[in-house]
Amino acid sequence: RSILHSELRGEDVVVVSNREPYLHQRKGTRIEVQRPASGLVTALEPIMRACSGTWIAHGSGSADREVVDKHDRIAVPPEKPAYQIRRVWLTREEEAGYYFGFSNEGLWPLCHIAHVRPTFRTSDWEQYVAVNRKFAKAVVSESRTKNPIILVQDYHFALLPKMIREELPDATIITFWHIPWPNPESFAICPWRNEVLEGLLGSSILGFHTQFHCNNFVDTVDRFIEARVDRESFTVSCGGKPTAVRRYPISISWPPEADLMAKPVSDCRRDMRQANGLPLEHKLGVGVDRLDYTKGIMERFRAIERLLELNPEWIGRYTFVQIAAPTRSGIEEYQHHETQVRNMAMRINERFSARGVPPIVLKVEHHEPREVYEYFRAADLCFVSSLHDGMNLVAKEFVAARDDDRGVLILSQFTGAARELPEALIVNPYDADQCAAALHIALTMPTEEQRDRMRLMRGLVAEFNVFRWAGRMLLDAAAMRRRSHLIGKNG
Ligand code: ADQ
Repeated sequence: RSILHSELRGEDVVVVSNREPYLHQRKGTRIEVQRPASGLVTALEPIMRACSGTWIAHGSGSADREVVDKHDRIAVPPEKPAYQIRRVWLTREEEAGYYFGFSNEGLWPLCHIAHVRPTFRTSDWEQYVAVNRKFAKAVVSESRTKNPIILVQDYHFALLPKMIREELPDATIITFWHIPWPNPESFAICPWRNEVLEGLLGSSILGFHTQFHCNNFVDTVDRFIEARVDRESFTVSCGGKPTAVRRYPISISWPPEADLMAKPVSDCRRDMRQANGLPLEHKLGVGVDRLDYTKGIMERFRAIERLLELNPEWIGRYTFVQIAAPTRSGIEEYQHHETQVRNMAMRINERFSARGVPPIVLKVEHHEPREVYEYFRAADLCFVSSLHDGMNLVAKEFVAARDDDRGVLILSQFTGAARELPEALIVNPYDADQCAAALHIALTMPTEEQRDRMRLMRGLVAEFNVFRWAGRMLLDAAAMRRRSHLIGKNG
């Protein structure tokens, strides 16, 4: 955190993301402030609190427009303002084409191997270009100097780095791609693959969670566009300035906010069981996700069903609470997925409920971080079964929440997090028998083993926290700025 303060003191820092860190929702006559369920926001919000600056995002809450000043900005967090949100307003057509269309029906399934076909439409692409241009304008107008530090977030803004570079040639543009990057054959499906690649190569630094994604990106560039690729330094030059392609595994704030850990574990255990009508000694599992087909929620339920088939002693003694935040519900594939998830939970509950106790409790609604942490602290296990996930912060949050050194993490091998947390029970979510066996192991794991595994994982998350993620990117950027300053001075 102190590196961030010293590196950023007096610098002109602008973050751009689609999602805003605070949503203002109208509830009757009141306006309520909500924190969205988003990995990106979870990671960047503490950074912005530490360095102040401006966060540019799409205004999407029902009451967002009512709370901003005439420059469309508002100071946040509400309880202790530390930085500014500048909202960019999109029309319905822009949002449909840029957000739901090209970003989430095109790039999202293209980059995740979850066997959902991407859909690419020219009209969506046109809106994507137009919205990227709109945000580029906002970035230029928000920059106070000629060489600001700009942090571009995610697949919604692949074209933005090049657009900004054209207006602010001396800017330091750090782009972070929060989702996986596929191999060149898969990426070739995108009809505008070259434009996307050239757009990203306007960045000074392009970051991914894993080296594997960096390799895939560099291979894709090498295959499809005219660029100089240096595999030793992992830099790519496409006409203008070189782009350094680097691995920066994202993480969470450490220690977790005191407020999230305020309730003692024993009270969380009691309250969360009571809230779901379960006896105190009942075993509790938890899953926390956006209701997204990449998160493997159906595979998770199938594993629970298999556990109860193979180990019927758990019927009526074990319940899994799935907290599923509604997401992208304007897209048909997501509506279809929600129906399938609900039907599956119902079917398994009909089959395996005992004395009125269901094996699955499915909560499709928004939960604030505090309640999510209460579930983490109450649970005997947390099950993350993503079919493909850039990192997965839920896994790290569960570990952070367990200051009692108890609880077992079951983690999909297809998450970036699995590379950092080998002490979790690592599973292939497509293998229901293996996952059921992991559930049984978790439910019967001796407390000493839970403690040993949890301590190792907590050590890693504490050390490689989100400040280190941002700090490493910003230190690399600072070194680049010093070099180009020296080159400029010496001609
Ligand atoms: P996401 O796909 O959003 O992030 P993840 O990293 O797990 O996934 O982060 C989700 C965040 O939202 C967590 O902070 C979690 O607590 C919160 N959340 C999830 N479901 C919730 C619910 N039902 N109610 C309340 N809060 C909920 C993308 C990539 C990831 C990558 C992050 C950060 O897909 O791979 O880790 O960005 O880079």
